[in-house]
Amino acid sequence: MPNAGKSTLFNALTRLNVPAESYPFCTIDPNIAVVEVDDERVDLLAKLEGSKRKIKPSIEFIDIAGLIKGASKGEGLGNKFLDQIRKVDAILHVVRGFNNPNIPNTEKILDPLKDIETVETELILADIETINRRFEKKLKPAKSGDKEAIKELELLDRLKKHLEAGNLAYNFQRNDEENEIIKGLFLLTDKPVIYVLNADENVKNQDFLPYLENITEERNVDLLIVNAKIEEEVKDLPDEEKIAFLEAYGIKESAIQKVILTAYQKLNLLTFFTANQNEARAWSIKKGSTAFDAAGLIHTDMQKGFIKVEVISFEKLENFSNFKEAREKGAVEYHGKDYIVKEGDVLRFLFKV
Ligand SMILES: Nc1nc2c(ncn2[C@@H]2O[C@H](COP(=O)(O)OP(=O)(O)OP(=O)(O)O)[C@@H](O)[C@H]2O)c(=O)[nH]1
Ligand SMILES: [Mg+2]
Repeated sequence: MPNAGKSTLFNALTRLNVPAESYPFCTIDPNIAVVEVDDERVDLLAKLEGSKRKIKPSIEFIDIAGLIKGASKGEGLGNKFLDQIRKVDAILHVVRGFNNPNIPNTEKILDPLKDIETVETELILADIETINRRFEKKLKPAKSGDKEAIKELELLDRLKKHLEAGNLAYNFQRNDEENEIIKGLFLLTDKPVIYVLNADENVKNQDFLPYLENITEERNVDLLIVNAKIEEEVKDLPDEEKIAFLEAYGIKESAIQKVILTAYQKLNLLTFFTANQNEARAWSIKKGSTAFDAAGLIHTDMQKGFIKVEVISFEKLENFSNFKEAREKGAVEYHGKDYIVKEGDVLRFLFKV
């Protein structure tokens, strides 16, 4: 919703200073920034291997305009910016949880549940439109007996009913084949969502909190509670002062840490590493990926010419002076294409070109 604190949170996460003012629709064009994930394991690996460069994972954040009732029909800033949501991997849905009479709220009273419903309803309506358009396109081939089209219509019909009952597409049960079709629709509600309740310390006493926790579970969404304003105020402080300041407000973990951790979990990502004299690098990949997938992420040649992979966990490697020594002492394992990559693996691929 407008004035929920999206730009304030964006500034806190990215250490930028985009306008975050007390009038609704302060943001019109999206703000974009890439934030490096401060994974200290890369620093240590670079030290062990004497790497010239370090490459850490990064997350791109896009701060968009607020959305109000009727957005799917062009109200507010229309549905142009609904399209900006289509491109992302996950949605941080910022929900206003703070009271401040000086900052206009679209609704008269603070009601995070209603705000969530308003926003989600618009996204669901936009998705129903998308499904309707697809449905019409498939109608003709289905009528002339195209089996694929008939199957798709049946799927679209079930999906539409699911959405019409107020559910997110994300929670629609499907098999792999159906998933392919649904992915092709680029639905807005088929993405992982994290609610970020923007609230101060008093939130623990708010009546709405247990209800919010309930719908969070019901909708298969994650919930973070963040004080965007405080986080923005401390964003430029040196780390130690920042920690002390946040602690004074009872905040144990900064917003950026919470968001990164939750996003990795929600997106089902893990981190593996590669390191040589040129560069030490962290890579993000879906859990369950094989060494073959990992090789493909790095370079197609590496995947094509895959012979085997050397594997050691970061924790083990730390006990040696470098990868070579770990290998000489027999601590490095050798695996084939099907090896399932684990969090914190340091990988070295053997391949022919
Ligand atoms: N008291 C309080 N004020 C906040 C908090 N977060 C944001 N604000 C204020 O609320 C106003 C709106 O914040 P923005 O970050 O611009 O909100 P937005 O969601 O980006 O709004 P639009 O771009 O208009 O959709 C600003 O005046 C912020 O300083 C908070 O946690 N507590
Ligand atoms: Mg804004």
